[in-house]
Amino acid sequence: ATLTQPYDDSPILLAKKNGTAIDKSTTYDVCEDYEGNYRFAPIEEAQVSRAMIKRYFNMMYERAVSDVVIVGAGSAGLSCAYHLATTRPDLKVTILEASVAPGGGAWLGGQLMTPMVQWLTSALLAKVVRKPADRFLQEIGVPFEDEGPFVVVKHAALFTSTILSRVLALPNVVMMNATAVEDLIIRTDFQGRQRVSGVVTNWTLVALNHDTQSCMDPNTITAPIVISATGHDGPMGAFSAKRLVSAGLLKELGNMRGLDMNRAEPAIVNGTREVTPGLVMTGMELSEHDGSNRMGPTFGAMMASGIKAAREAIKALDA
Ligand code: AHZ
Repeated sequence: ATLTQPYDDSPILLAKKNGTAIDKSTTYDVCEDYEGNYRFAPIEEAQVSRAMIKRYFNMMYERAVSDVVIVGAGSAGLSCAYHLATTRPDLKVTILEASVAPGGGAWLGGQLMTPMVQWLTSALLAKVVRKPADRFLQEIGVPFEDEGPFVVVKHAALFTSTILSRVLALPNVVMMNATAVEDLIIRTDFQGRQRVSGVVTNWTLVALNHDTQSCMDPNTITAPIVISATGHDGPMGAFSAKRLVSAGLLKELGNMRGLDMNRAEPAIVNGTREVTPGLVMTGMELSEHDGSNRMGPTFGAMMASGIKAAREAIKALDA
C-alpha cells in the first residue's frame, strides 16, 4: 500500500472511532496497521527544510515593511499585540522577541516559583491581576478568582500561554523570537524632527556575540510606529529607553524607583504614550524612561498599559 492516506481519514481509525467492525479482508492505504503499529508516509529531509525556510523567509520578506513593530513579547507587549491586532485587522503587526521563549517575566507570578515548589499554596504560584484588568482576562478567556480589589489567576503560565495562543492565531500577527532589536532606525522628517522609523535586528545569538567575531551586520524592519515593551533594565531590558538617551532623543534615564504598588500601576498605565515621534513605550520599560516605581508581582498594569499602547499607536497612525 502507498502510505498517502491522511491520518484522520484512515478507515481503520474511523472504524475504531465509530465502534464499527474493521474489514480485515481489504487492503487500505493507511498509516496504522491492525496491531496499532504506526507507519509514516515517506518524506525527504529537504521537504522539511524547505517547508520551514520558504515560510520563514517569505515572512521576513513580507514584514521588512510592517505597520507596527512591537519589541518584546512580555505581558505588556503581548497584551498590546492582542488589542492592536484585533482592533485593527488591517495592520501588519510584527512582534520581535529576543528570547527563544516569548512571555518575558510572565511565566511566574513572582520570585522563582518553579514546579519544585508546587506543593506550596496555590496563592504562592498565583499571579495577582488587579482590577480593572480582569475584563481583559475575561475577553481572552483566562479564569480567575475574585478577591475583591484584585483577582488571581491560578498560574501565570495560564495567562501567558493563553494570550500567546490568541495572539499567534491572529492572521495579521507574526512573531520572530530569538531575534533581538539591536538598534532603532531614526530619520529626520520634513520638519527637521528626529523620528523613529523602524528597528535594526539580528539573531539574538549573533547579537550576544558581537565581541567575539568580526563584523556581523544586522537586518532592518521599517514601520511608521514602533512599540517598545522591553521591560525594566536587565541584560536586554529597557532597550529603547537607553538607546533614546545615547541617540540624544532623551536627556537621561529616569531610572526605575523602589517598589510601591499603589503608585507604580497608575504611573505606568497613565504614562503609556508616544515618548518620541514614532516610538510608543509600554510596560516596565516606562519605569526606566520616566523614573517611576516598580510594582512587583502584580500584572494588571502590564495589560492595561499594553492596551493603552495599542490605542496610542492607532492614534499616531491615524494622525
Ligand atoms: O526578552 C525580553 C522580554 O521577553 C524582551 N526584550 C528585551 N529587550 C529586547 C530587545 N529585542 C527584542 N532588544 C527584547 N526583545 O522584552 C520582553 C520584556 O518582557 P518583561 O516581562 O520583562 O516586561 P513587561 O514590561 O512586559 O513586564 C514587566 C513585568 C514586571 S517586572 C516587575 C518588577 O520588577 O517589579 N513587575 C512587573 C509586573
